[in-house]
Amino acid sequence: MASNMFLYWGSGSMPCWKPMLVLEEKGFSGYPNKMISFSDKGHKSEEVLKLNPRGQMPTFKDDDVVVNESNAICFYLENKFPDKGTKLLPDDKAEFGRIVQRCAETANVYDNFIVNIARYRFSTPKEKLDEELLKTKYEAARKELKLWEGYLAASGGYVVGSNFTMADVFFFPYVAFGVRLGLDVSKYPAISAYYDKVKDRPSVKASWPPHWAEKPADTSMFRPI
Ligand SMILES: N[C@@H](CCC(=O)N[C@@H](CS)C(=O)NCC(=O)O)C(=O)O
Repeated sequence: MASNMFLYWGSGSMPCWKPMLVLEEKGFSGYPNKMISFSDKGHKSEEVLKLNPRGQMPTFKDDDVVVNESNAICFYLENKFPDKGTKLLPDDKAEFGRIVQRCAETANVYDNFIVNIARYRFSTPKEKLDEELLKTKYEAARKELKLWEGYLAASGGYVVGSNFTMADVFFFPYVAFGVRLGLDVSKYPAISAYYDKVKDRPSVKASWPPHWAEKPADTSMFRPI
């Protein structure tokens, strides 16, 4: 079944990691794929643009069905293979509601960590960084993390309940990204325990961004959070 699928992805991309986790959890390990190089502009190649006019990663096809946008790929795969591998969205309506609520909430994590801090810091020369502005960004990120700390402390070990679900697919990559860039999760005990457990999951290990293992990151980025 997996042989009709094809995923274009980039190493270290949070949007790419989500469908990669779903593919692993569903048991499609070894699915056809191509890792593109952002620095070589692989995401703007003709091969990609004909499937995804935005020229973004991830780009995915399954037979002649093209599904781009990371969240859409995750929901497509779960909908097509609900009973294969890990069931990431339950039949129970209330549980389903709780999970998709948390999935949608991860957009706030993306905004706080990636847009507001990482992009700002990557795109601004060190001497031009506005330290006062950064303090407000860090405070907002702390507030966001405290919410997730509360969710995890009150749940059964995963974002929603005691099983790995789509909410974890959406949330875990941001935690790992944070840790890589210096986030001290020991300040957030429930997130720390969660990180320690989920990082060893086979799906996570199989899809861990390859360049992370090769290249250390600047850990000053999220240290103040
Ligand atoms: N909304 C898209 C965002 C994808 C996205 O921004 N991908 C980045 C890599 S992390 C990318 O391809 N950036 C290159 C570009 O936008 O030109 C999704 O969730 O799939």
